[in-house]
Amino acid sequence: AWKKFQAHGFKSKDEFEKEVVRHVETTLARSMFNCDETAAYAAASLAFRDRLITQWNRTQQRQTFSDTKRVYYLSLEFLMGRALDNAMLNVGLKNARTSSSLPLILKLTASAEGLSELGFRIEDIIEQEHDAALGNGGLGRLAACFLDSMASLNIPAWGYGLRYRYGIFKQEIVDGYQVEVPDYWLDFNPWEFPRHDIVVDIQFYGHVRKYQDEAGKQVALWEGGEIVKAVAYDVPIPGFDTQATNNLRLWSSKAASGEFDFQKFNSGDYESSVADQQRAETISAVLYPNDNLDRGKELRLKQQYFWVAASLYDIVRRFKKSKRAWSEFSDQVAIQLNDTHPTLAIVELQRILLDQEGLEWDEAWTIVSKTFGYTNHTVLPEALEKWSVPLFQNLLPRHLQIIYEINLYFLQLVERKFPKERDLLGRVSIIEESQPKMVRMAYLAIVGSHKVNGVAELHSDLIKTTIFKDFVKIFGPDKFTNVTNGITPRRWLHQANPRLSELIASKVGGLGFLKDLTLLNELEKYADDKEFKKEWAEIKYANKVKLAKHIKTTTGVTVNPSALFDIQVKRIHEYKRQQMNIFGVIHRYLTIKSMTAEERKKLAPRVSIFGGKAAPGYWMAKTIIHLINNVGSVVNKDKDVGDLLKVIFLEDYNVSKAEVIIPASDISEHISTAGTEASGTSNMKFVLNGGLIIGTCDGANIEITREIGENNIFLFGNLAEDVEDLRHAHNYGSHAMDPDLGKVFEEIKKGTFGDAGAFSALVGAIEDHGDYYLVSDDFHSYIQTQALVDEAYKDQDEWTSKTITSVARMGFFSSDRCINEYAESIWNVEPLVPEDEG
Ligand code: 26Q
Repeated sequence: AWKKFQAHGFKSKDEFEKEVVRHVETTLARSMFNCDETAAYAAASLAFRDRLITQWNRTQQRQTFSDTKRVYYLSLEFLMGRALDNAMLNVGLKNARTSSSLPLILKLTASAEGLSELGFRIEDIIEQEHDAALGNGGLGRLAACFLDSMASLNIPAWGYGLRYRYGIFKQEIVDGYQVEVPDYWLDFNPWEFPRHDIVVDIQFYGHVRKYQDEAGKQVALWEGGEIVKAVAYDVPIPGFDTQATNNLRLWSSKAASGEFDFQKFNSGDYESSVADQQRAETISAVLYPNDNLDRGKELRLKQQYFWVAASLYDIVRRFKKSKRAWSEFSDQVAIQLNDTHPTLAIVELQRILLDQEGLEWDEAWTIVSKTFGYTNHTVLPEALEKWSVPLFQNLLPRHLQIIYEINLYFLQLVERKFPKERDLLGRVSIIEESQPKMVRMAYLAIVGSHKVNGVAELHSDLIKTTIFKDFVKIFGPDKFTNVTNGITPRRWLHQANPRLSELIASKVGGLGFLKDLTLLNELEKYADDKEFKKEWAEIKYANKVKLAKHIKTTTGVTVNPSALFDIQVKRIHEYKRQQMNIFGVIHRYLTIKSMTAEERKKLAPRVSIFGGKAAPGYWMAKTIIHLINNVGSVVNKDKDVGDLLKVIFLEDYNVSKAEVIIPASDISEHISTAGTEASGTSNMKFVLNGGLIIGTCDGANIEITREIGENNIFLFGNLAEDVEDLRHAHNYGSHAMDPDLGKVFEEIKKGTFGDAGAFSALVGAIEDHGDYYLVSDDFHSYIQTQALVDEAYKDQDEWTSKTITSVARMGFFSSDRCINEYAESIWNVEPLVPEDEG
């Protein structure tokens, strides 16, 4: 493998080290005498960046000359995490590391004579990097995995997003409460390249003037309002084991004048002189921290249009350079909408073709609807985007007109097809006839796309039979499809769990499985191999020791690495049911307390680990965090309990922490109310790292079960098809509280975990307000299944076999498989292999 990387990586470690020294001394203008880890990180990144740029320029040139179809992935979130480790792997160097656990030492020798060598552990240098956290959770991380796969598969693709100055907030836990701290991450970012020459004017507000031109054609002119500038920043995306390096273009907002108004400034109006500048810069200032929740804030709509308009201008400009006919647009361009957030792109392209390029409506609309694909990521009603018509009218008057027209033609089509169904028109109208009227973005996205997909089988079925049912009838079933999510094995196995990756490589014929994950199949024959199992278990143990250290330094709590590590890390949301998990922990605590010393000896020690951010305005989610922390402080110091149970809340869960946490799990929890989690992707990461999962029949859990086998997963709870009836039973009085859960509630009400009043809403939502997420319905089954987990864990040998078998069967969940499906069935694009690699 090393040979292959020589061509475009570094010829030797020595050469790399020389480059690092050069960057310390020249680019950073620092003496090697005071080169610390921060400087070493900066210099190492710059050294790799140099190599990246070469590949990147070559790839982009080749894509331009070859004139093939490109994919544009529009996402308001790209949750990239750290870049250096990934660049080292993909550009080549880290592959030189064949013999496992030896840390790679970076030896730096100053070019000046007489300086002794400085040694840095590569691991320590990697840790200096600040995560690029431009996303909330699953949707943003999926976009990042997709970029990795598209580059690795040589698919000509660009990502388009916003360059937020502040990513997702940093979470601190103070007295058990979540506190949000701004995440300013741009102090030193060697991975982005400002393109001050690529600037697009973006218009807001104003009015539309309609008139007839000389030829008698109706023309619409969008005039007045204000202009904000969009400046491009490019981030290279290297592929694994290929020189192909794609581009992620992020837009940053700037005042049209560039600077503040000196006229105003000189006349003493200091405040308003900078106000315009600040207002413009506010657009790309901060990522909205809501996950699966829509709140119709004007600034969010401004962000969406700003980003969509800049991206489309860029895409159209590139197409026009090719001098092709407009009818060939969709042969050159595929645009994928990551949820409804970029849906305005549909309207914007129609506007460009109509108002600026002079195409007729039908001709333009044919092009538009052939270009777009829409991915839905949720069925939760509170997450479905809607915008008030008055807000739209004010901010984007011309777009609202076009939306009305799209809707008119669409409803005419529906009426022709189903003349007798009067209710249907109101149900499917893009405009909701409420007070005020609302634009339904998902409906607009469906009408303007040629394909709509869900992200796991159950989810794709659900959208067809529930929220988009009418649209299946109107457009036919072929417009709706499924592409089950995947994850990149490069980051989520090789980088996060290098020892496991190397052990696997030693059995499946090298690192090829990182490109074709189905090669993991070969592992199955080692599921009963004594020697192999021993090494496998040792690696898991080492990963747990590492996490235990992290727990010790961040929380002060000592946990036993031999205990069963039970992990739930994801955004905090009632539908994901962290509350059920912590109620289960309380139940376990009460059980332990009621036992004799003899009985306790038979118990399997457990560490319950939680992590995740609550949206700052989501009060119930914050209450769940508070309860977890309070339970932890009671349980962790209870002498009766000792090692049998520890409860940990890990602060500030993010991508780089996930890379430490996930490889250390024995069991992880994916316990959403059936039918609510579209897919989930951490479930895949955990299994791929040799952990088992406890979960509901929801999202991708179902397909994971199908692949790895029922014996290797702990499924429990009600099915999606029963949810409606169960909710009905709650609301119409035919429901009895689960007695075990009742006891847990009694304990909370006694004040065992602090002021009971703090948790009354959390308990009340279940006891008195309909238990919308069916915690009481699933609690018994959950507790019973956790008991099965305890039993199974006692047989370590069998447990290890299960994890090996599971990993061997996880090939399907690579994001490479997933991207190949998009490429074939939605984008109709083909790989473009770099010259010297064909
Ligand atoms: C919408 C409007 C206004 C402000 C914010 C939002 C918003 C932001 C983020 C709405 C939704 C999101 C994120 C959704 C998300 O992460 N969904 C997850 O997507 C994953 C990838 O497909 C799935 O695996 C998860 O099941 C799904 O919850």
